[in-house]
Amino acid sequence: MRDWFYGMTDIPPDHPRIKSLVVRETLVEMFKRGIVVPQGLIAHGRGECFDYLIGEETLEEALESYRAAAALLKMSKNPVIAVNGNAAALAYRDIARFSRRFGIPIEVNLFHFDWDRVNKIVELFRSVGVEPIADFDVSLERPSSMRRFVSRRGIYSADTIFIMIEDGDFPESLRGLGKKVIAVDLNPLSRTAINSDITIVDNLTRVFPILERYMEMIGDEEAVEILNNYNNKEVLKRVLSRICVRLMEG
Ligand code: PTJ
Repeated sequence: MRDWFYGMTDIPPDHPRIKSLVVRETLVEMFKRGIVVPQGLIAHGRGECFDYLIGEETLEEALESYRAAAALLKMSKNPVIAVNGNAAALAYRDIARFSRRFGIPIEVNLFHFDWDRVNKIVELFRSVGVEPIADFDVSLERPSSMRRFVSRRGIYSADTIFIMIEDGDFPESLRGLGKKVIAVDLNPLSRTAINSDITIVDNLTRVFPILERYMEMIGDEEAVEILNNYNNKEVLKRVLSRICVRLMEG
């Protein structure tokens, strides 16, 4: 159990579902603090369901995606990590650490846009020593949602965008602008999963420490080869097969 979850819950520590319950408590707490929208709690429930189906652990297939994601981040000239309310709530410390370590900026990008929430998310990252971008000075043609408001010095000029727990319109529009998209999404059938260049089917709570290890391991030459051999559609298919087997076997 990650230490920062402690103290936020009165769930008995020997509860068999402690990890999942404490993550829920974290989201509820972040909802009360105005970081997560109520819709984010529903989105989390969908994620939990898929996490259950993959056995609540990082799959071999996901490791392939982590490797490719690290390779792409290494090869990108100006990648950006986009964060929404759920991403901030579940992983702000990990994201901040990753951002500092590899010099990849963080940009706030919200579906349910609201300045008060933007400020709270910015403050959350400041509390762990990172200043996220939150200019919203460019409006993209697509998507039609408020996500279209991005920052000129961030997502707008980035070549690779790392997104987490997103709706499907955003990756489609970013790829339409010639950008590469890496997504974290537990649902291998979602439009986000299908429309991204690299989809990590894993729980965001597990993502950044693993990605960090791959960033350490991969060299620049190897990165090109990894990307040439990576096929996102094929990886998603294999994740689905694994879920099917799990369902059949009970
Ligand atoms: O903070 P905002 O305003 O930007 O809004 C954020 C939400 C989450 C409400 C918004 O992005 C949204 O509505 O997302 P969706 O369309 O519900 O998609 C969320 C996707 O993330 C679904 O496919 C879920 O299965 C997946 N998901 C949920 N929790 C996790 C997750 N994937 C990885 N890790 C999780 N913990």
